[in-house]
Amino acid sequence: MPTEPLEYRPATGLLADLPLLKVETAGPVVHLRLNRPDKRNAMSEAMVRQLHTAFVNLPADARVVVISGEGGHFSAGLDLSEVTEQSVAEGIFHSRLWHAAFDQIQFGPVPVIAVLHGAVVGGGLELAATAHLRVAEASAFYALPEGQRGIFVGGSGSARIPRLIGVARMTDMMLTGRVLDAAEGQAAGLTNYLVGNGEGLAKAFELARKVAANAPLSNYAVTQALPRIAQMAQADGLFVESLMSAIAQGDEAAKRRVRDFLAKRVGKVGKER
Ligand code: 1HE
Repeated sequence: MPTEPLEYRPATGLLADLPLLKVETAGPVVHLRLNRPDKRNAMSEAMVRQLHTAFVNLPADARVVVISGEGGHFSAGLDLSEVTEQSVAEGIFHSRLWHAAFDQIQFGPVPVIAVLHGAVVGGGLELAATAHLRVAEASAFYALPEGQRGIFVGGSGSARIPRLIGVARMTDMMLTGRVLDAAEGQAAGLTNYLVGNGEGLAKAFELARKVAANAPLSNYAVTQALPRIAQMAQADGLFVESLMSAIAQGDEAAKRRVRDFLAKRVGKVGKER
């Protein structure tokens, strides 16, 4: 795997035309930043729509997305200035818009790595939970202030966050306003990696290159089949596992990789070249 730094360039086409996001690409890696730092990357409806647009229009050669926040925080969650006058029906449609965008992130074609720093709260934590890997910087803190604001999660948090940290921890965060710091989030299973301040992007790019070096279909099986199988009854899950593994194994990329190992053209586990 090449180790020279990748050169990130502004995205072109549709991805360049999303003012609340800043999108750059470097070969197979797409770096997408929430770009509303003055409002702590609070997610307005426009930003949620732009996230959806970005994730349905990833370049054909994209193999992994890194998502991060511009400024001092990952995201302050829902833009509260937009919800005060919402009717019940508008509230439902608004929440469903978040679901559509966030489903596109979790169930899109490529793995997504989130880099978390500063506030990762409310809808920001819901967004973080859509990613397949999470890297936290020491400054990250996690909260679900919906309870204190008189609302409930609406951006898929009730479905995704308990799968990471359990219903009990999420209940505590919502009922009491408990804030988890970066170390607590890591211990709770919210994040996969915890690094120093300012080191999150470098770590995510390092991981992104490893992810991008895998066979795309194998990555797809991990991000799409694995979480579904984990929710199935064991007998059903094992059947799907057999299908998925045969599909992945039948792909030319898998055959080539196995031949390369047997011919000693690639490194051993833990000693990749
Ligand atoms: C906002 C928002 C926002 C900041 N909506 N405008 N989320 C929350 O309840 C979190 C609310 N925000 C905060 O607690 C703090 O802003 C932070 C801890 C994230 C950051 O503090 P700080 O001191 O760095 O920034 P600040 O001075 O509080 O905010 C800077 C500006 O951003 C300020 O606006 P300005 O015009 O006075 O400069 C803030 O009003 C604005 N701002 N957060 C709108 N969230 C799909 S359902 C999801 C449900 C939820 O996400 S509920 C949780 C909402």
